[in-house]
Amino acid sequence: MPRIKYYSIRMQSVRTGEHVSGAEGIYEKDDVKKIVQQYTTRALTHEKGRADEIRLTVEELKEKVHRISTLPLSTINTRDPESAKRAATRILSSVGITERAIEEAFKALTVGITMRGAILMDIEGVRLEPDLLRGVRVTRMGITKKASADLSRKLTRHSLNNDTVKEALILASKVHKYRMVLGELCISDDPNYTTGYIATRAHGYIRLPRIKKRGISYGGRVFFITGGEVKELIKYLQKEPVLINEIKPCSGRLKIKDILNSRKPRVS
Ligand code: PML
Repeated sequence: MPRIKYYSIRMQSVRTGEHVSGAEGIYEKDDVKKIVQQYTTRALTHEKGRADEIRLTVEELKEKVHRISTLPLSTINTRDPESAKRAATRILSSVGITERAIEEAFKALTVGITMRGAILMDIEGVRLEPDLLRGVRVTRMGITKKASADLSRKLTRHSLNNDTVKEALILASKVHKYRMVLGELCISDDPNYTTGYIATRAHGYIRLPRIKKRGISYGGRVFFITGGEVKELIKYLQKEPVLINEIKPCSGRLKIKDILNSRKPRVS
């Protein structure tokens, strides 16, 4: 049987020279036309503003596409930015990330600048990404139709079936497949979206409501990394195609102590 051809489709919508929104996925050839249309519609109707420029990349993937599962998903009912930061600190420090690094990460994401890509930080809080202004973008990830339907079903039970949650979970699942990544902190740069998340392989993808106040239009991602070659990690994040084909459990609200007790923290 001939090997299925996959295409990476990426969209960036821009208004008056500023990034508004983006989307991306990995698709089979027969779906390319439909997805290009969907992404274009999304750029023209986005609630953050209609694009006056749409950058679309459609690229046949020559590399092998790796199939992976999602991280399990849960939510802690954090009440405000302070309690979200406390929860993030307890969980991220349980896998060996220092409080200093977590403090630096919060500082970097709340200083008022949004980078297009993620910050790479070692577990002592030292920045490692080669371009401190742009960061490192994670690209070439997607989800199979079957897994997407399963994820929608699981998220619907918690009223979370939307593109924002799905895309963030897909991205985090790709990132955490790489052993050098110990943890992640994400705060959305959408002024109307106040839920962020942290992720570790040991605890999964943990949503933190009210991590920021409404109206704040900056945020971003920090990946905490340990050991290994940063160059190789960047190559993986930017180039290696990864397709989600299995969905791990999506729970509702959990208590922080249940999250800390239920999965074995991994310190490496
Ligand atoms: C973003 O893309 O703006 C970040 C989204 C964070 C999603 C958090 C969630 O609701 O799970």
